[in-house]
Amino acid sequence: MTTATKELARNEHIKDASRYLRGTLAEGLQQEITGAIVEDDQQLVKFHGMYLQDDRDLRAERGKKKMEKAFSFMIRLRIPGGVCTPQQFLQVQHIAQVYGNDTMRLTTRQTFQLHGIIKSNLKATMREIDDALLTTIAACGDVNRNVMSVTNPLQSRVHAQAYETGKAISDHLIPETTAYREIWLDGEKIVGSDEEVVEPIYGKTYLPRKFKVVIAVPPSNEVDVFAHDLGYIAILNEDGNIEGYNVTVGGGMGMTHGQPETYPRTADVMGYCKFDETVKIAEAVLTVQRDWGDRTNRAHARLKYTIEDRGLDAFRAEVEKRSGVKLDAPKPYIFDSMSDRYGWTESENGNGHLTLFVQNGRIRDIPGGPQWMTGLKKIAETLQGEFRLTANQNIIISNVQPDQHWDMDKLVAQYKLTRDASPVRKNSMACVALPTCGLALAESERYLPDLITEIEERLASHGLTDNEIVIRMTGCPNGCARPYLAEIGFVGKTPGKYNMYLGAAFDGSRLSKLYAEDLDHKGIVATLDPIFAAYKNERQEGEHFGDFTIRAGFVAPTSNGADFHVNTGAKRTA
Ligand code: SRM
Ligand code: SF4
Repeated sequence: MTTATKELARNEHIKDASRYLRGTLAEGLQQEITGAIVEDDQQLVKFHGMYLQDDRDLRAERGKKKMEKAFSFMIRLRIPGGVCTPQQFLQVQHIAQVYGNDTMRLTTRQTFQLHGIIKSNLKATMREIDDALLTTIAACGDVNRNVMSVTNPLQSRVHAQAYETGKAISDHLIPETTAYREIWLDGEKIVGSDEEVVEPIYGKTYLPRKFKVVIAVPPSNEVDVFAHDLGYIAILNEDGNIEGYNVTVGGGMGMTHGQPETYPRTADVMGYCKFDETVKIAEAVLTVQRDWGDRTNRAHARLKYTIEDRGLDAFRAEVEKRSGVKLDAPKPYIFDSMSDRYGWTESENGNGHLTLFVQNGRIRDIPGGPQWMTGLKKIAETLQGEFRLTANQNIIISNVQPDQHWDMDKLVAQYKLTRDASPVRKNSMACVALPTCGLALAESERYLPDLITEIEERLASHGLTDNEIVIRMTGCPNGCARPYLAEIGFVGKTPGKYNMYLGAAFDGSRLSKLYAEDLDHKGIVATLDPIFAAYKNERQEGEHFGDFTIRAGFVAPTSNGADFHVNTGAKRTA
């Protein structure tokens, strides 16, 4: 069977029949007999920014008692570039405390997630989100998601220009269906016929799969530009303004264990466009993927596979045709790191920005430790600037006027909020995983901090404490914390067991490769220890850990994704 004659994936039929994302959501919300919603609506509700989940810690016990799973919803906000006002922060926090599980989760894509919201509280929650002038539309689903943008507050002018680009793309690609207002905010029902152009960009069946956009400003690659379907790398002119962007396409992380036809991929640099051509390019890239993407197999539906199947040249030609923009050759750029800049920085406008380290992005009050909920509340109540959420799951208290620095420092100290951590910890990230994520095969957020403590000890024993090594963990191979771009990546296989990946570049430009499988805690430490010893003894001056593991023969380099699973023999065992 050719792709054209293959059966469409089930989700395609659900979208098609949904009347622009309505399905039976409004009716399902009324049903008090269950905390869940019907299966088709579970797919549609994602486009509205939420997921039906259940507490997996309670599954077995409730199953034994023949009780329904402990259902609740995760809500993800859409916050382009991760910029929100203190008032918005307070409102989201209020929702987390009243309707959620009393924590807020900073995600790897610069937004908030709230967990544990039960069905009967959904509408009140959505109303409060709307009151805060925030939205959750298209935070999930087969659409353009939250657009990420560099947070680097040092270059405030350039940052503002990058943010402007991201916001314009985000606004342009937002779904136009009125289903969101109708269902959640009791907006007036607008009766539309199939012929009516409700979604001029997406059409009735939206995209084959999720679509992610990012704006980066070199030398910082804190936003992991190569992990995205579509990326823009800012190129500055002599006056220090953004003149245009190198456009990247076809990045993505998700794969499935044991299925080599699925793989993470770093994006290709497709060409260069001018500052005012970015929205046109975004629309063209999105619509080519809308029309060329594989709607028969969701595991092969991301743009990265479209580019692999059709070739970059054919894709570029079609984008140029649709956008009317002739892309120039890419311009030179250099990235030096994926890290956030912790502590205070001062920008050109004289304002200060304080980046705090939030372990794995979880905002909560920890007994005897950082009081994130309380501390950030107090800060939000006095702050005259704004908050910026980073792609490394951290928060920046931003645009603080000079006379407010002292107040912020005082509150940060009073509530034990962390400005810093060991080099290895502050370069670490873990996805949510258990107990909320339905796809988790192993722990991640709840396990990585302890593993890092042990890794810190091992590094110290080799005199490597000051080395920055990027470590990321996910509870399954979907790659939500972008583990294949970490110098050491752990990916959950079964409870307590992880595959370990090595060899990614410190600047986020090269993927890693599988080094060891099915490691438990002891196995991880025992496998890493001799590699750390070799790194200490054999590394060259300034050599990063990921580069070293390739040069020393522990793993072969990966070029862009198609060779991710190919190990050309380099496998030194320490
Ligand atoms: Fe993700 C699915 C959490 C960033 C790739 N991701 C999920 C779900 C919704 C599980 C599900 O489908 O039932 C997770 C909810 C867990 C929970 O309980 O909260 C989830 N993803 C997250 C977050 C919260 C991880 C975090 O700890 O921060 C991130 C939210 C980002 C946001 O604000 O929008 C998150 N997810 C990512 C990223 C990173 C990125 O985009 O830079 C990726 C890899 C990049 C990519 O898309 O290729 C990512 N998530 C996935 C995938 C695999 C997609 C694929 O192409 O194969 C899935 C599963 C799916 O879509 O079928 C997934
Ligand atoms: Fe869940 Fe897997 Fe994403 Fe982690 S990587 S949040 S386990 S889907």
